[in-house]
Parts: sequence; C-alpha cells; structure tokens
Amino acid sequence: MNELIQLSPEVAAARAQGLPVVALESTIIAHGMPWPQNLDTAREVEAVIRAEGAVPATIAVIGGRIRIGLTEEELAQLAQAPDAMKLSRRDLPYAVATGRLGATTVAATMICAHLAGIEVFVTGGIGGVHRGGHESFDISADLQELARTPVAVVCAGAKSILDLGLTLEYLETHGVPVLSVGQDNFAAFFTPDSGLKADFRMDDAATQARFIRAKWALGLGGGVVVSNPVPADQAMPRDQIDAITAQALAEADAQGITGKAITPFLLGRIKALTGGQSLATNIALVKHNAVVGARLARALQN
Ligand code: PSU
Ligand code: MN
Repeated sequence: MNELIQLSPEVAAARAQGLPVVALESTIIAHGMPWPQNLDTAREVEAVIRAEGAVPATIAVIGGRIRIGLTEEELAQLAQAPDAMKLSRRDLPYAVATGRLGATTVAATMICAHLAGIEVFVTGGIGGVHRGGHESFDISADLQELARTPVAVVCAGAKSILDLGLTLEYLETHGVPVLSVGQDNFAAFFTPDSGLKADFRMDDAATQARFIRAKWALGLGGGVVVSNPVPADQAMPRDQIDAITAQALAEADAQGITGKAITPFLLGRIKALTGGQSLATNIALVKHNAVVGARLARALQN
C-alpha cells in the first residue's frame, strides 16, 4: 500500500483476514467535543464497535502519515490538541507534507478509509449546506466527497445549524442516496426528525448492505448516507435546540466567523448555551451510530 498510509497492526490483520472494519473520524475528537469527554467518547465508541464484532479504525494524520487505527496514547494526544489542524480534502496533503498533526473531517476520513479499503464509516453528523449557502457558497466539502468516494457514512443526519432542505437537494443532485433507519424522515442530529423525508427507509443491516452492494456493482460509485436518528429518550427538546441554534448563528454572524471555523464555533456555543445537555446527546448518538455501523460492516462481509 501507499507509503503515506499506515495501518495499525490490529486493522492490518483485520483487513488481511476479511474481518469487518469501521472507520471513525478525529475532528469530532479534536474540534467537535471538549476535553475530557472527547477522549472518553472516542474510547467508548471503539468499545461499542468491538462489542458488535467489528474492528474500529480511528483516522488522523500524525507525523506526515495517514494513520488508520490509533493507539490509546495517540487518541489522548489528539483529544488534548486543540491546535490540531481540521483536515478536509483540501488540507490533507498539507498535513502529510509538513508533518503537522491533523484531525480528519467526514470528507477526509472518507478519502482515507477508501485508500485503506474500508467501506463503512461512523460519525456524529455530516456537514451540509449552511443557511444562506446560496449567497455565502458555504457548502461542506463532505457533500462533494459523498458524491465521489465509495464509503457508507453512518450519521445522525445533520445539525439544524445547516439548511437541511438544501443539504438534501444537493445530495440528490449529486446522486447520493440517503437511507433512513427506523423512521421515514431524515434525522436532525440533536432531534430525531428533521421534518424532511429521507430517500429510502431501511431498518436492517442486511437490506442496507444489499443496497450498497447494488450501487457499487452498478458502477455508480460514490457514498451513501445512513441516517440513524438519536434515540428519543436521549434527544434534545426541539424548541430548545431551535432557539439556541438561532442564538448561536446570530453570534457567529455578529463576530464575523466564517469558513472552517464556523462549525466548531457553533458546536461550542450550543454546548455552552444548553449547559452541557447537547454534549450528552451528542455522545449518545455517536454510540448509537457505532452499533448500526458495526452491524452494517458485518453485513457487508457476508
Ligand atoms: N457536525 C457535527 N460535529 C462535528 C462535525 C460536523 O455535528 O464535529 C465536523 C465533522 O468532522 C464534519 C465537519 O465533517 O465538522 C464539517 O465541517 P465543515 O462544515 O467546515 O465542512
Ligand atoms: Mn464550510
């Protein structure tokens, strides 16, 4: 394999034996959650994937190489490195070339997972079209990556800090199917229901796996979104999250925050404004996604 990519011994053995592997991103660790809950969550999510019979592969750029599968020490290093770069497709070669520590977004994690032959990736929420995106052109590179890179991304939908309607339109234009687990509608991260219909409801892993195999066997390539709603008993009240989101967006606007700083800023403000309740929901939904992702990875091995 490419010398710029290094698989951990556990992941290399799993790939060689054809065992199910699930990729995990690291931006959620370095930029998406505060210390020390970020490290606890990273460890717990890996444990959930192992308990479901798959092998976790957390991805980051360390020492000029793309690393697929991290040690305990490396997870801890990332969790305490707020200065780690946030790497999307654009930034990946910079971190590799300069040796800077880098955390991978959904887009960059998909690229790295595909390079390592991993088909399933679990995260919290995907990026999308930002509100006002028709003027700002702020559309997450995650969406283009879903259009081109053949990896299934299990998420709890996307946050309502985004324009979820425009996000689904963009995905449709680029031929990215949105499969929904357990309900008809697309999930909205902190809350189960965005009010917008997903494309296809598929509750069980075997059905999802057949769909994904068919897409790739037809030569259609590209990614698949698996939208898995946060369990109702761990969701945030919709009115509360809507009001807080509006406030955080207004603050970002007033402070002139733009570009890749926007998403981490909004996540931080929402956490502060909910008194940490949003963080508990965030942790719960990622762990729930890990169960669905591990089962999907297993089904794809059959
Ligand atoms: N959504 C979340 N938590 C996150 C992110 C998104 O609920 O941590 C991160 C992911 O890594 C995602 C990235 O890929 O933010 C999107 O950033 P941008 O909008 O700048 O593309
Ligand atoms: Mn952006």
